[in-house]
Parts: sequence; C-alpha cells; structure tokens
Amino acid sequence: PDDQTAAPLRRLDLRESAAHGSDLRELMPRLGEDLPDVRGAVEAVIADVRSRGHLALAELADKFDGGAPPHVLVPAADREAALAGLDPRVRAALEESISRAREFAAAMTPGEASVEYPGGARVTARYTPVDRVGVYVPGGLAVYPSSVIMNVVPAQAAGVGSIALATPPQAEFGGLPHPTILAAAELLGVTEVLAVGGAQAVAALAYGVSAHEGQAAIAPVDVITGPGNVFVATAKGLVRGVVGIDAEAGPTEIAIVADETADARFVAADLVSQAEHDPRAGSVLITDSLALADDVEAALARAVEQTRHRARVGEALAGPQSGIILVRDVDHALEVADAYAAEHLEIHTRDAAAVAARVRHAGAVFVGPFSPVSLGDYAAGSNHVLPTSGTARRASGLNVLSFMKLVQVIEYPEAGLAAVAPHIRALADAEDLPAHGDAVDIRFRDEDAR
Ligand code: HSO
Ligand code: ZN
Repeated sequence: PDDQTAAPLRRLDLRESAAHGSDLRELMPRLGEDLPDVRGAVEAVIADVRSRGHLALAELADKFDGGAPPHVLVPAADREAALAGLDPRVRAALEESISRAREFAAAMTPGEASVEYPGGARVTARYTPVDRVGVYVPGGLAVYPSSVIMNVVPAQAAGVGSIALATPPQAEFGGLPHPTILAAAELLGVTEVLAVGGAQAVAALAYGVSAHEGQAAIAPVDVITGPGNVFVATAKGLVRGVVGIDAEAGPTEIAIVADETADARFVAADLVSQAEHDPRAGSVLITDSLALADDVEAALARAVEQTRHRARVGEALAGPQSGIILVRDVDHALEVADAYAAEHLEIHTRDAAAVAARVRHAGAVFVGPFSPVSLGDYAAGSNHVLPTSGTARRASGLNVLSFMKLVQVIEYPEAGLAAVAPHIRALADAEDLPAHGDAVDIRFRDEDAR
C-alpha cells in the first residue's frame, strides 16, 4: 500500500499450482458481476410504453433526457447536417473502418450447406436474415461512433432490410441525438434514427409504437443489439423472448499472454488502453517471465502517470479484476488464458501465430506485437462487440450470424421417401403416433386400396 503507483497490479503466482478446469477458472481475477436491481422501475417503463406509446416516450424523455425531442424519428435534414459538420479526419476514419468491417462481414456470410441421400433426396441449410433489427446506441458520457459501425455493418451484411437505430435525445443538441452518432448513421445509410433512450427505447423497439400527433409509428423489431446502462441491460433481459437480443456486455477486459521476447512498453500501453474505458475494466498479464512482469510494472507506472484518464485507469488496474498471473511456460499460459476466456486476448510471444492458433476461448485474439486491441476497437475489420466476463467460453462476438437464422429445406422425391419409409413407420409405431406412419404409407398404397 505504501508503493501504490510503482506496483499497481496484484500478482497471482500459479507457477506451483496444480489447478485445472473449473478450479483454475475460480482463481481468475474477476469482478463479481452484480448489476443493481432496477427491475421494478424498468417493468413500469415497459408497461407504460406499451400502453401509452408516444405519450409515454415524450414524458420519459422529459424526465430522463432533459426534454422530449421535437421529432422522435430524426428528420433526414438533421442527419445530413450532422454529416456535413463532421470533422473530415473522423469521417475518413469512419469510412475506412466501415469498408474494412464490410469486407470481413461479407466474407463471413455463410452459404448453403447441403447433403444428398439415396433416391435423389436432399436436405439443405439455408441462412436467411431477420426482417428488422433495432440497434441501441448509448448517449451521455461515452459517445462511440465505432460501436454504431460494429452493430450496423454485420446486420447490413446479413441482408437485414430494415434497421432502426435508437439513441437518446440530448438537450444540448436541441433534442437531437449526438451529432457524431447521426453522422455515423448517415455514413452507414441508416435512415431510421430514433431519438429515444433508455429502457423506453428497448420497449419501443420490442413492441412497436403507433403513430401519434405527427410522431411516426415505430415498427417492432426482431432483434435488439447494442450496449447500454443498467436500465437498458435490464430492459433487454425483460424483452428477451419477444425479440432476440445480443449478450449483455460487462466491463471491457484485456488479457495478454507474453513471454520474455515481449516489448514491455507495448504490453503496458495495451493494458492501459482498455482500463481507460471503465474503473471496472480488467487488465491481465499472463507471463512465464518474471523479468517481463517487472518491466511491464515499471512501464505501467510511467504510462499511468502520463495518461489522460489516469484516475479511472489507476482504479481499474488496482482492482481485483486486474493483475499479473505468473505461469510455468507458454502451455500453462494458454491453459490459464482459456480458463480466463478473455473478451480480448493479445499474444506477445515467440511464434505468436502458432500460439494464437491454440487458443480455444477468447472473444478475439490479437496476434503479435503489431495487433493491439485498439486496432480491433476501430479499424481492423473484426467486430468489437465481444463476449465479456468469461462468457467467451460459450459465446461469440457480434457477427453476420447474429442477424441470421437457418431454414432447413427438405426435398425428397418418391424414391427417396420410399428408401426410408419403413424406418419412419417403425419410429411412428414406437412413439404410438400411427398417423405419422400413415402419412407416409398412403403415398405408396395402390389407388384401389384407398
Ligand atoms: N474496447 C471496447 C470497444 C471500444 N473501444 C469502443 C473504443 N471504442 C469494447 O470492446
Ligand atoms: Zn476500447
């Protein structure tokens, strides 16, 4: 405690540890995720929007956003003006980010899979997009146009025909959403931007809202994605089932697997970069090199001192969700990395590509010293909406498939059905569902026997 700045990260020494599997997972540095319980308040908001529609939206905007917007559906002129006013440097960056993300999303779009069976039979898996998607974009302190791209691009690449973007009206912009958000939407070709925030936005997207006194109707969506505060997250949880929703994103996290060949300054800079998001962000170094651990610590002390958001960063690095994990070797490092299942995992080792190829659980893997997480946050082509809090064990980051589902197509001609008919009869009898068997048999019975 007397040396807080020089040694901000706690150390977890696993070099002698025999922990594997779930025991190892238990040891990982993580925050206990306890969202405050706002369920009652959010249920009331959802019920209000469902019963009173635009009237409720206007009242809730007065209460929570410092005023109701003149138009919930942002007029085209306001979107165009926001894009015209966008800093050209930011515009060029957004355009590059969009074009890389589109290229990757297009390449990821799945084709058909099909199998043939005897008698000319065929079963095909055909992917089809959902009809309509709602993307939520938070307002307030953190304005992330990059997240607009990350949510909209895969939906568009999936072929979703209708996308609504909901984001809070801001009193300081005359009830319009933040101009950078409007500009990003305009660049992406999203024409339905709704100045609605919070749980009421989720309710409006999930259930739809009828037109009322000059305010346009909002059609219900099939899927809602996008980050948000505890009210938004709780609302998404409550409407799940009515609509599909993406995974709830916890505080961001980065884990770095590094050996003695790593550049401690790069490692420190990347640990700081994600800690900048949130005092609850997690920054974890996994290394078999004591010398590197010491060097990273020294580099961190300098980096934290110099960085703009040093208070937030310092708090994140000092928290129980951050630390240096000492391991025996690179194999052990990989076992620990899989147990941690990081949202972002960087590999700074000899043969980084070979090491990265062995990772099984991570939202995204960043390979080698020139693939930092910031690259993926803004312009790599990959998506930055990724599973947090260890859910990378079973979940994927946002991608085209998040907006598609599979239609199975069954095409059996007569000979194909005949070949399998006795088995259908047998299983129908075994399940005491004889009409199932009859539906097959009738197709092969003589005309006279009918
Ligand atoms: N690292 C964040 C995404 C982000 N970073 C947005 C900058 N802007 C979660 O993956
Ligand atoms: Zn980030």
